[in-house]
Amino acid sequence: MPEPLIGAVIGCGFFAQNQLHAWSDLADAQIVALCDRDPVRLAETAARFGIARTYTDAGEMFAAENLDFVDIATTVASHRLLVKIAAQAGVHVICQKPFAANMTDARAMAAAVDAAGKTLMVHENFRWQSAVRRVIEIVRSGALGEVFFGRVSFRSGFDVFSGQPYLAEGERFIIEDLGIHILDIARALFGDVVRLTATTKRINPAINGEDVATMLLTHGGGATSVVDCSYATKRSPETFPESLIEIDGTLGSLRLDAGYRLQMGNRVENLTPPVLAWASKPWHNIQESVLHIQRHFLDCIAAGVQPETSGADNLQTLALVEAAYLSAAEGRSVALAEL
Ligand code: NAD
Ligand code: 89V
Repeated sequence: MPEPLIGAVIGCGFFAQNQLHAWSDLADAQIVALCDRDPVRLAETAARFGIARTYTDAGEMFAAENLDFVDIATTVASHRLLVKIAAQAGVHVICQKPFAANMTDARAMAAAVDAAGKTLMVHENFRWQSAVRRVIEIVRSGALGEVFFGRVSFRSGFDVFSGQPYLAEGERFIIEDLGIHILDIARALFGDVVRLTATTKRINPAINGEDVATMLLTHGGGATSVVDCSYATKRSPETFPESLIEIDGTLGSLRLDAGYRLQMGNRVENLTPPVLAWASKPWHNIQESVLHIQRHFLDCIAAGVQPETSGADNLQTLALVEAAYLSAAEGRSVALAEL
Protein backbone atom coordinates (compact mmCIF):
# COMPACT_ATOMS: atom_id res chain seq x y z
CA MET A 1 0.00 0.00 0.00
CA PRO A 2 1.55 3.38 -1.01
CA GLU A 3 1.84 6.16 1.58
CA PRO A 4 -1.48 8.01 2.04
CA LEU A 5 -1.88 11.48 0.55
CA ILE A 6 -1.71 14.08 3.31
CA GLY A 7 -4.58 16.56 3.34
CA ALA A 8 -6.33 19.34 5.23
CA VAL A 9 -9.95 20.48 5.27
CA ILE A 10 -10.86 24.17 5.32
CA GLY A 11 -14.37 24.83 6.66
CA CYS A 12 -15.86 22.78 9.49
CA GLY A 13 -19.53 23.56 8.91
CA PHE A 14 -22.68 21.63 8.06
CA PHE A 15 -21.47 19.69 5.03
CA ALA A 16 -17.78 19.29 5.88
CA GLN A 17 -18.76 16.70 8.48
CA ASN A 18 -19.72 14.35 5.63
CA GLN A 19 -16.47 15.03 3.82
CA LEU A 20 -14.46 14.27 6.97
CA HIS A 21 -16.34 10.99 7.51
CA ALA A 22 -15.65 10.02 3.90
CA TRP A 23 -11.92 10.84 4.26
CA SER A 24 -11.85 8.58 7.35
CA ASP A 25 -13.19 5.75 5.15
CA LEU A 26 -10.45 6.22 2.52
CA ALA A 27 -7.21 4.52 3.57
CA ASP A 28 -5.10 6.27 0.92
CA ALA A 29 -5.78 9.74 2.34
CA GLN A 30 -5.09 11.17 5.77
CA ILE A 31 -6.45 14.48 7.05
CA VAL A 32 -3.83 15.94 9.38
CA ALA A 33 -5.08 19.51 9.83
CA LEU A 34 -8.31 21.48 9.99
CA CYS A 35 -9.05 25.15 9.45
CA ASP A 36 -12.12 27.25 10.25
CA ARG A 37 -12.28 30.91 11.15
CA ASP A 38 -14.92 29.96 13.76
CA PRO A 39 -12.88 28.57 16.71
CA VAL A 40 -15.86 26.80 18.29
CA ARG A 41 -16.77 24.83 15.16
CA LEU A 42 -13.09 24.15 14.60
CA ALA A 43 -12.56 22.70 18.09
CA GLU A 44 -15.75 20.62 17.99
CA THR A 45 -14.90 19.12 14.61
CA ALA A 46 -11.26 18.48 15.55
CA ALA A 47 -12.41 16.60 18.66
CA ARG A 48 -15.04 14.64 16.70
CA PHE A 49 -12.49 13.40 14.14
CA GLY A 50 -9.42 13.27 16.39
CA ILE A 51 -7.42 15.82 14.35
CA ALA A 52 -4.73 17.46 16.46
CA ARG A 53 -3.59 20.43 14.37
CA THR A 54 -6.06 23.28 13.92
CA TYR A 55 -5.90 26.77 12.41
CA THR A 56 -8.23 29.73 12.18
CA ASP A 57 -6.25 31.16 9.26
CA ALA A 58 -5.72 29.17 6.05
CA GLY A 59 -2.51 31.05 5.14
CA GLU A 60 -0.97 30.05 8.48
CA MET A 61 -2.02 26.47 7.90
CA PHE A 62 -0.35 26.25 4.48
CA ALA A 63 2.81 27.85 5.92
CA ALA A 64 2.99 25.35 8.78
CA GLU A 65 1.86 22.10 7.10
CA ASN A 66 3.40 19.94 4.40
CA LEU A 67 0.26 18.99 2.47
CA ASP A 68 -0.44 17.03 -0.71
CA PHE A 69 -4.02 18.31 -1.04
CA VAL A 70 -6.64 20.57 0.47
CA ASP A 71 -10.40 20.10 0.62
CA ILE A 72 -12.17 23.50 0.62
CA ALA A 73 -15.58 23.08 2.28
CA THR A 74 -16.44 26.73 2.89
CA THR A 75 -19.25 28.72 1.24
CA VAL A 76 -18.66 30.38 -2.12
CA ALA A 77 -17.57 33.87 -0.99
CA SER A 78 -14.25 32.51 0.32
CA HIS A 79 -13.44 30.16 -2.59
CA ARG A 80 -11.46 32.53 -4.82
CA LEU A 81 -8.95 33.52 -2.11
CA LEU A 82 -8.64 30.00 -0.69
CA VAL A 83 -8.06 28.39 -4.10
CA LYS A 84 -5.48 31.07 -4.89
CA ILE A 85 -3.46 30.43 -1.72
CA ALA A 86 -3.78 26.68 -2.18
CA ALA A 87 -2.32 27.05 -5.69
CA GLN A 88 0.51 29.18 -4.27
CA ALA A 89 1.17 26.43 -1.73
CA GLY A 90 1.42 23.92 -4.60
CA VAL A 91 -1.22 21.42 -3.42
CA HIS A 92 -3.97 19.50 -5.21
CA VAL A 93 -7.38 21.09 -4.59
CA ILE A 94 -10.97 19.95 -4.15
CA CYS A 95 -13.37 22.85 -3.82
CA GLN A 96 -17.08 22.69 -2.95
CA LYS A 97 -19.75 23.88 -5.36
CA PRO A 98 -20.68 26.53 -6.31
CA PHE A 99 -17.05 26.82 -7.37
CA ALA A 100 -17.15 30.60 -7.77
CA ALA A 101 -19.48 33.56 -7.53
CA ASN A 102 -19.00 34.44 -11.22
CA MET A 103 -17.28 33.24 -14.37
CA THR A 104 -14.35 35.66 -14.09
CA ASP A 105 -13.40 34.32 -10.67
CA ALA A 106 -13.91 30.71 -11.79
CA ARG A 107 -11.61 31.10 -14.80
CA ALA A 108 -8.91 32.77 -12.67
CA MET A 109 -9.13 30.02 -10.04
CA ALA A 110 -8.89 27.19 -12.58
CA ALA A 111 -5.93 28.93 -14.26
CA ALA A 112 -4.11 29.39 -10.92
CA VAL A 113 -4.22 25.68 -10.04
CA ASP A 114 -3.39 24.74 -13.61
CA ALA A 115 -0.31 27.01 -13.54
CA ALA A 116 0.79 25.29 -10.33
CA GLY A 117 0.63 21.95 -12.18
CA LYS A 118 -1.81 20.50 -9.65
CA THR A 119 -5.17 18.74 -9.90
CA LEU A 120 -8.33 20.79 -9.30
CA MET A 121 -11.66 19.03 -8.80
CA VAL A 122 -14.95 20.72 -7.98
CA HIS A 123 -16.93 18.76 -5.39
CA GLU A 124 -19.90 18.31 -7.75
CA ASN A 125 -21.16 15.12 -6.22
CA PHE A 126 -24.72 14.58 -7.48
CA ARG A 127 -23.43 12.82 -10.61
CA TRP A 128 -21.73 10.38 -8.19
CA GLN A 129 -24.97 9.32 -6.46
CA SER A 130 -25.21 5.59 -7.17
CA ALA A 131 -28.65 5.73 -8.83
CA VAL A 132 -27.64 8.69 -11.02
CA ARG A 133 -24.35 6.97 -11.82
CA ARG A 134 -26.18 3.86 -13.03
CA VAL A 135 -28.22 6.02 -15.42
CA ILE A 136 -25.05 7.76 -16.67
CA GLU A 137 -23.46 4.36 -17.34
CA ILE A 138 -26.51 3.18 -19.30
CA VAL A 139 -26.54 6.32 -21.46
CA ARG A 140 -22.77 6.18 -22.06
CA SER A 141 -23.04 2.47 -23.02
CA GLY A 142 -25.24 3.47 -25.97
CA ALA A 143 -28.06 1.13 -24.82
CA LEU A 144 -30.68 3.84 -25.43
CA GLY A 145 -29.32 4.71 -28.88
CA GLU A 146 -29.21 8.38 -29.76
CA VAL A 147 -30.78 10.35 -26.92
CA PHE A 148 -33.20 13.00 -28.18
CA PHE A 149 -35.03 13.99 -24.95
CA GLY A 150 -34.23 14.15 -21.25
CA ARG A 151 -35.71 15.50 -18.06
CA VAL A 152 -33.88 15.82 -14.76
CA SER A 153 -36.22 16.87 -12.00
CA PHE A 154 -35.75 17.76 -8.33
CA ARG A 155 -38.98 18.84 -6.61
CA SER A 156 -39.28 18.91 -2.82
CA GLY A 157 -40.71 20.72 0.19
CA PHE A 158 -37.88 19.66 2.52
CA ASP A 159 -36.72 22.33 4.99
CA VAL A 160 -33.15 22.94 3.88
CA PHE A 161 -32.96 26.25 5.74
CA SER A 162 -32.68 24.79 9.26
CA GLY A 163 -29.34 23.10 8.45
CA GLN A 164 -28.12 25.78 6.04
CA PRO A 165 -29.63 29.13 7.15
CA TYR A 166 -27.53 31.09 4.62
CA LEU A 167 -29.66 29.57 1.84
CA ALA A 168 -32.56 31.80 2.88
CA GLU A 169 -30.47 34.96 2.82
CA GLY A 170 -28.90 35.20 -0.63
CA GLU A 171 -30.39 37.04 -3.59
CA ARG A 172 -29.83 33.78 -5.51
CA PHE A 173 -31.07 30.46 -4.14
CA ILE A 174 -32.24 27.36 -5.95
CA ILE A 175 -30.35 27.57 -9.26
CA GLU A 176 -27.05 28.47 -7.60
CA ASP A 177 -27.32 25.97 -4.73
CA LEU A 178 -29.30 22.98 -6.03
CA GLY A 179 -29.96 23.62 -9.70
CA ILE A 180 -26.21 23.61 -10.25
CA HIS A 181 -26.20 19.89 -9.32
CA ILE A 182 -29.16 19.09 -11.55
CA LEU A 183 -27.69 21.03 -14.47
CA ASP A 184 -24.45 19.10 -13.95
CA ILE A 185 -26.34 15.79 -14.12
CA ALA A 186 -27.90 16.97 -17.40
CA ARG A 187 -24.41 17.73 -18.75
CA ALA A 188 -23.10 14.33 -17.61
CA LEU A 189 -26.00 12.63 -19.40
CA PHE A 190 -26.57 14.69 -22.53
CA GLY A 191 -23.35 16.65 -23.06
CA ASP A 192 -22.55 20.33 -23.20
CA VAL A 193 -25.21 22.93 -23.82
CA VAL A 194 -25.40 25.57 -26.54
CA ARG A 195 -28.61 27.40 -25.53
CA LEU A 196 -30.71 27.73 -22.38
CA THR A 197 -34.04 29.34 -21.49
CA ALA A 198 -35.20 29.68 -17.87
CA THR A 199 -38.03 30.96 -15.75
CA THR A 200 -37.85 31.42 -11.98
CA LYS A 201 -40.27 32.11 -9.13
CA ARG A 202 -40.13 32.74 -5.40
CA ILE A 203 -42.99 30.96 -3.59
CA ASN A 204 -41.68 30.98 0.00
CA PRO A 205 -42.05 34.59 1.27
CA ALA A 206 -39.52 33.99 4.09
CA ILE A 207 -36.53 33.71 1.76
CA ASN A 208 -34.82 36.21 -0.54
CA GLY A 209 -34.01 34.13 -3.61
CA GLU A 210 -35.95 32.05 -6.13
CA ASP A 211 -37.14 28.61 -4.96
CA VAL A 212 -38.56 27.38 -8.29
CA ALA A 213 -36.71 27.22 -11.60
CA THR A 214 -37.60 25.61 -14.92
CA MET A 215 -34.92 25.39 -17.60
CA LEU A 216 -34.94 24.24 -21.23
CA LEU A 217 -31.53 23.14 -22.55
CA THR A 218 -30.39 22.60 -26.14
CA HIS A 219 -27.39 20.28 -26.08
CA GLY A 220 -24.64 20.47 -28.71
CA GLY A 221 -25.06 16.77 -29.52
CA GLY A 222 -28.70 17.31 -30.52
CA ALA A 223 -30.70 16.35 -27.41
CA THR A 224 -33.18 18.68 -25.73
CA SER A 225 -33.60 18.48 -21.97
CA VAL A 226 -35.72 20.00 -19.24
CA VAL A 227 -34.15 20.67 -15.85
CA ASP A 228 -36.73 21.60 -13.24
CA CYS A 229 -36.12 22.35 -9.57
CA SER A 230 -38.38 23.35 -6.71
CA TYR A 231 -38.24 23.66 -2.94
CA ALA A 232 -41.90 24.75 -2.91
CA THR A 233 -43.38 21.37 -3.86
CA LYS A 234 -45.59 19.68 -1.27
CA ARG A 235 -45.47 16.19 -2.70
CA SER A 236 -46.25 12.88 -1.06
CA PRO A 237 -44.14 10.92 -0.59
CA GLU A 238 -41.45 13.57 -0.10
CA THR A 239 -38.53 12.63 -2.37
CA PHE A 240 -35.71 14.79 -0.95
CA PRO A 241 -32.96 14.55 -2.10
CA GLU A 242 -33.71 12.36 -5.13
CA SER A 243 -33.17 13.50 -8.71
CA LEU A 244 -35.78 11.92 -10.97
CA ILE A 245 -34.76 11.27 -14.56
CA GLU A 246 -36.58 10.56 -17.85
CA ILE A 247 -34.68 9.78 -21.04
CA ASP A 248 -35.91 8.91 -24.51
CA GLY A 249 -33.47 7.54 -27.08
CA THR A 250 -33.81 6.02 -30.54
CA LEU A 251 -33.42 2.49 -29.09
CA GLY A 252 -35.36 2.84 -25.85
CA SER A 253 -36.50 4.89 -22.89
CA LEU A 254 -35.55 4.96 -19.24
CA ARG A 255 -37.21 6.33 -16.12
CA LEU A 256 -35.59 6.81 -12.70
CA ASP A 257 -38.67 7.28 -10.54
CA ALA A 258 -39.25 8.13 -6.88
CA GLY A 259 -37.92 5.50 -4.48
CA TYR A 260 -34.81 4.89 -6.65
CA ARG A 261 -36.85 2.71 -9.03
CA LEU A 262 -35.27 2.43 -12.45
CA GLN A 263 -37.38 1.15 -15.36
CA MET A 264 -35.92 0.45 -18.79
CA GLY A 265 -38.21 -1.45 -21.13
CA ASN A 266 -39.62 -4.32 -19.03
CA ARG A 267 -36.61 -4.35 -16.72
CA VAL A 268 -36.91 -2.80 -13.25
CA GLU A 269 -33.92 -2.18 -10.96
CA ASN A 270 -34.01 -1.14 -7.31
CA LEU A 271 -31.24 1.45 -6.95
CA THR A 272 -31.81 2.30 -3.28
CA PRO A 273 -28.43 3.53 -1.98
CA PRO A 274 -26.85 2.03 1.14
CA VAL A 275 -26.90 3.99 4.39
CA LEU A 276 -23.19 4.24 5.26
CA ALA A 277 -22.22 3.72 8.93
CA TRP A 278 -21.96 7.48 9.50
CA ALA A 279 -24.91 8.48 7.29
CA SER A 280 -28.56 9.12 8.06
CA LYS A 281 -31.77 9.24 6.04
CA PRO A 282 -32.79 11.11 3.94
CA TRP A 283 -29.27 12.45 3.33
CA HIS A 284 -27.74 8.97 2.76
CA ASN A 285 -28.02 9.31 -1.01
CA ILE A 286 -25.89 12.48 -1.00
CA GLN A 287 -23.58 11.19 1.73
CA GLU A 288 -22.72 8.07 -0.27
CA SER A 289 -21.86 10.25 -3.29
CA VAL A 290 -19.34 12.17 -1.16
CA LEU A 291 -17.41 8.96 -0.60
CA HIS A 292 -17.53 8.18 -4.35
CA ILE A 293 -16.34 11.61 -5.49
CA GLN A 294 -13.49 11.75 -2.95
CA ARG A 295 -12.47 8.21 -4.07
CA HIS A 296 -12.48 9.52 -7.67
CA PHE A 297 -10.22 12.46 -6.69
CA LEU A 298 -7.61 10.14 -5.16
CA ASP A 299 -7.79 7.73 -8.10
CA CYS A 300 -7.27 10.58 -10.58
CA ILE A 301 -4.22 11.90 -8.71
CA ALA A 302 -2.74 8.39 -8.57
CA ALA A 303 -3.36 7.84 -12.30
CA GLY A 304 -2.31 11.36 -13.31
CA VAL A 305 -5.62 12.02 -15.10
CA GLN A 306 -8.19 14.83 -14.84
CA PRO A 307 -11.26 14.27 -12.62
CA GLU A 308 -14.65 14.26 -14.35
CA THR A 309 -15.56 17.48 -12.62
CA SER A 310 -12.20 19.21 -13.04
CA GLY A 311 -12.05 22.98 -12.75
CA ALA A 312 -12.15 23.26 -16.55
CA ASP A 313 -15.16 20.94 -16.77
CA ASN A 314 -17.04 22.77 -14.03
CA LEU A 315 -16.76 26.10 -15.86
CA GLN A 316 -19.38 24.62 -18.22
CA THR A 317 -21.78 23.84 -15.36
CA LEU A 318 -21.24 27.23 -13.76
CA ALA A 319 -21.94 28.88 -17.13
CA LEU A 320 -25.35 27.17 -17.15
CA VAL A 321 -26.14 28.75 -13.77
CA GLU A 322 -25.18 32.18 -15.10
CA ALA A 323 -27.13 31.60 -18.31
CA ALA A 324 -30.23 30.60 -16.32
CA TYR A 325 -30.18 33.77 -14.19
CA LEU A 326 -29.56 35.92 -17.29
CA SER A 327 -32.36 34.21 -19.20
CA ALA A 328 -34.85 34.59 -16.34
CA ALA A 329 -33.90 38.23 -15.73
CA GLU A 330 -34.10 39.27 -19.38
CA GLY A 331 -36.93 36.95 -20.45
CA ARG A 332 -34.99 35.51 -23.37
CA SER A 333 -33.08 32.51 -24.54
CA VAL A 334 -29.32 32.70 -23.86
CA ALA A 335 -26.59 31.25 -26.08
CA LEU A 336 -23.79 29.82 -23.90
CA ALA A 337 -21.28 31.46 -26.24
CA GLU A 338 -22.42 34.81 -24.72
CA LEU A 339 -20.82 33.97 -21.37
P1 NAD B 1 -21.49 26.32 6.63
O1 NAD B 1 -21.74 27.79 6.72
O2 NAD B 1 -22.23 25.41 7.56
O3 NAD B 1 -19.94 26.03 6.84
C1 NAD B 1 -18.94 26.79 6.24
C2 NAD B 1 -17.80 26.91 7.24
O4 NAD B 1 -16.72 27.57 6.57
C3 NAD B 1 -18.14 27.77 8.46
O5 NAD B 1 -17.85 27.04 9.63
C4 NAD B 1 -17.26 29.01 8.31
O6 NAD B 1 -16.82 29.54 9.55
C5 NAD B 1 -16.10 28.47 7.48
N1 NAD B 1 -15.39 29.48 6.69
C6 NAD B 1 -15.91 30.38 5.82
N2 NAD B 1 -14.94 31.11 5.26
C7 NAD B 1 -13.77 30.66 5.77
C8 NAD B 1 -12.41 31.02 5.58
N3 NAD B 1 -12.05 31.98 4.72
N4 NAD B 1 -11.46 30.35 6.26
C9 NAD B 1 -11.81 29.36 7.13
N5 NAD B 1 -13.08 29.00 7.36
C10 NAD B 1 -14.05 29.63 6.69
O7 NAD B 1 -21.75 25.92 5.12
P2 NAD B 1 -22.12 24.46 4.53
O8 NAD B 1 -23.58 24.30 4.53
O9 NAD B 1 -21.26 23.45 5.16
O10 NAD B 1 -21.70 24.68 3.00
C11 NAD B 1 -20.36 24.76 2.61
C12 NAD B 1 -20.27 24.57 1.12
O11 NAD B 1 -20.73 23.26 0.81
C13 NAD B 1 -21.17 25.51 0.31
O12 NAD B 1 -20.47 25.95 -0.83
C14 NAD B 1 -22.38 24.66 -0.07
O13 NAD B 1 -22.97 25.03 -1.29
C15 NAD B 1 -21.74 23.31 -0.18
N6 NAD B 1 -22.67 22.19 0.03
C16 NAD B 1 -22.55 21.17 -0.83
C17 NAD B 1 -23.38 20.07 -0.70
C18 NAD B 1 -23.21 18.96 -1.69
O14 NAD B 1 -23.97 18.00 -1.71
N7 NAD B 1 -22.21 19.03 -2.56
C19 NAD B 1 -24.35 20.03 0.30
C20 NAD B 1 -24.41 21.08 1.20
C21 NAD B 1 -23.55 22.17 1.07
O1 89V C 1 -26.44 19.78 -2.14
C1 89V C 1 -26.55 20.92 -1.75
O2 89V C 1 -25.85 21.77 -2.25
C2 89V C 1 -27.46 21.27 -0.61
C3 89V C 1 -28.93 20.91 -0.84
C4 89V C 1 -29.16 19.50 -1.27
C5 89V C 1 -29.69 21.20 0.42
O3 89V C 1 -29.42 21.75 -1.85
O4 89V C 1 -27.34 22.62 -0.32
